Amino acid sequence: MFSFFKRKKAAPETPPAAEPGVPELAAAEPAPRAEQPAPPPVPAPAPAPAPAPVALPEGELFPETAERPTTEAEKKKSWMARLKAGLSKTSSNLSLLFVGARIDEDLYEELEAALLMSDAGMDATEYLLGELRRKVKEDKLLDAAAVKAALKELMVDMLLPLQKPLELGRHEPLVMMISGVNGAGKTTTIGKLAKHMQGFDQSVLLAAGDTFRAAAREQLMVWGQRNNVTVISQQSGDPAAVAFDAVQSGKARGVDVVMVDTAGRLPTQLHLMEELKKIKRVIGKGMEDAPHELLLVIDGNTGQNALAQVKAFDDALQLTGLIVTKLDGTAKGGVLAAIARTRPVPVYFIGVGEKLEDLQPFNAEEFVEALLG
Ligand SMILES: Nc1nc2c(ncn2[C@@H]2O[C@H](COP(=O)(O)OP(=O)(O)OP(=O)(O)O)[C@@H](O)[C@H]2O)c(=O)[nH]1
Ligand SMILES: [Mg+2]
Repeated sequence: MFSFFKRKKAAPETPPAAEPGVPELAAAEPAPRAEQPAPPPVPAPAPAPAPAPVALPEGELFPETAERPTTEAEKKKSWMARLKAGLSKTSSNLSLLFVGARIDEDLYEELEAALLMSDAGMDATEYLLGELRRKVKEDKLLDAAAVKAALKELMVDMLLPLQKPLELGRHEPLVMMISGVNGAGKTTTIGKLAKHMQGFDQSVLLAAGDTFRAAAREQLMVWGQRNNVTVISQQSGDPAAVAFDAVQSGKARGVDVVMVDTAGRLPTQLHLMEELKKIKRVIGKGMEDAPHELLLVIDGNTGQNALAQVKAFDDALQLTGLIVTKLDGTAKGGVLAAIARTRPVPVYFIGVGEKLEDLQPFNAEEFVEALLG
């Protein structure tokens, strides 16, 4: 068993033969240059060795040409920058409060308003304010910077229960079912996750369980072809049957991970929620204890409605994890506090864009740093 975030295995001395169709990642280090002989006096100097292949960022998902960070440190920095930019609305609201502020009722009132505006919801807001008042009194905090630091600490403590790595290798295959409302980012996220997992030497099989729209099937098929991932799909019909087939096929082929995409649906569409339960049940018939992960993808811009989605999908499916996408738009981020207080389903990943590296494991400290840094 190993964590999703365990570092990729060190590359073997001799690279293994590439699987057919698998895009080979170029070596990260340029090949050592051969000693250049002294240039002969008359003829032109020997041509320089061919340039070493340029290192591709791990797992290109979309063939874009924009400059990408390459080292781990650069990647982390760039991720934090994008997360901060995504949450800038809330972070500037919160940070401004503390600039030269006096610790008085006005500050608490403004903080209350800012937290509510960030989608944290009443419960989380009241909890944070109550705890902050207590801390300020107990620790005799007198200046705004210290109060801000105390708030940061409280927020991290509040969000830490949501931080949990998605562990791979617990089952053969690990079966994951992905659900959510229309357009939340399910299919894109599946593509990103599959690519990340391949980077962890996991073989992946996808089930095109969104049988409502032909375009949805195509979206996954095209992606699968490009990345050498098998996609199980049916022309029409029952998403549960597609999911069942995928699990059977996954077992027969000995793949590591099966991800089942599903069509978007609103919690109020009760027949569609029943259909989700059926998909889950039928997957269980294909493999005992499966699906092992029931993930809900949430659009980070949906504000407090995200909480209603978590409750409804959790009631229907008993979720094991969340993925919050689109924290790069008008998202305010506070909804994670609301989730932590009312329905603390682990947040495995958060997304700040459409590129592969825009999906990263949720880290409470990073998130709070982006909000209040
Ligand atoms: N800005 C931004 N866009 C995203 C992110 N994740 C996904 N998207 C975009 O959101 C749109 C919808 O994504 P899909 O993956 O098709 O969403 P879905 O949940 O599968 O949609 P349905 O199958 O129609 O329910 C696409 O244009 C994605 O590129 C993100 O983190 N940030
Ligand atoms: Mg989709």
